[in-house]
Amino acid sequence: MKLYSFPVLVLVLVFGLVPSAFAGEIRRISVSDFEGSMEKFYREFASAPVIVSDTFAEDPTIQNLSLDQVEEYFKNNSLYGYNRKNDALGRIRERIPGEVFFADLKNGASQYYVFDHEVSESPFAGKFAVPPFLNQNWLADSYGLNLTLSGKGSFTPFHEDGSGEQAWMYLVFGEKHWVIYPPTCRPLVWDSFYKDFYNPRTSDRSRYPFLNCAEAEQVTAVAKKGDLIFVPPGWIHQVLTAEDSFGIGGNILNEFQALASVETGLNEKSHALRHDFDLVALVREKTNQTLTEYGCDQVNRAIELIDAWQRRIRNKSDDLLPRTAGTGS
Ligand SMILES: O=C(O)CCC(=O)C(=O)O
Ligand SMILES: [Fe+2]
Repeated sequence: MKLYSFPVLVLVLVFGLVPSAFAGEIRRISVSDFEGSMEKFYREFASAPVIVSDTFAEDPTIQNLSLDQVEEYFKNNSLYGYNRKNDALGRIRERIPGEVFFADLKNGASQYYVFDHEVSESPFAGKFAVPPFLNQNWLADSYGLNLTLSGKGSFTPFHEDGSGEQAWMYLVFGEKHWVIYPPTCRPLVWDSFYKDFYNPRTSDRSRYPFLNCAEAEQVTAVAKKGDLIFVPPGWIHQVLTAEDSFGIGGNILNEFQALASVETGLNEKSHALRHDFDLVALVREKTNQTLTEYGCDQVNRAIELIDAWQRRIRNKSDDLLPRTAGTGS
């Protein structure tokens, strides 16, 4: 048997092994890469998941916060979130007394997951702010800035954030392992019969026969203290909390990703995925407002897509209507 010569071996390693080992890593950038500019961030870096590594580097309150201090803040307060025992995907919200949350956390197999707890309604009100490059948000009144607090072992199965929202999360401390599929892989990781995303812990793989193709496209990251992860609309993500973690984050809709949001939101409507509010009406409203040139193009393309989708879906439902005898139609 002929062995590979050294140059061939080098080529095989460089073009075969090395790219596949790195192709799936989520890109890391720093605020200086986009000079802190919101438009530059969205234009150049935000069309795929990205980690921004120095968002609150200058903020001592955030940099020095420990789990004990967080406990101190909350021990006589309530937290809001989900009980994993009731629903892994977190649709049933409950009030969790701080002392109950932290006692459970120390047990090692925490069942609570604090999420969507408004910072303004917490002891951290006024202490954290949305980073300036993520501060254009059509949803800001209801979803400005949230706390997230989850114990080691907490697991959020694959899902996409509802209604075409962008998501971001800054880890004050802890460690989270993200696995993310691009929106183009949605049909490969979605069981349209049971309306379920693939869950490696519970799903029967045979219900997702093209999973291998999706897995070839997946991107991953280990987010640690100081990392801000940004997930664009429609990217399907799974998160394992590997260390007790505390962070802040939010969901965003804005002009910069209006097209991707609408693509995702309309897809949800087609597939009975969770859809929180009338995204179409919201985007239509924005055509009357002042937008950047880039945002205006996004919104116009989003409206074109909405119009095309509504026309075609209407035709489809007409096709499906039973023909009524005697109407001549
Ligand atoms: O931290 C987690 O477990 C889930 C986070 C998530 O899904 C999100 O930020 O959208
Ligand atoms: Fe999410």
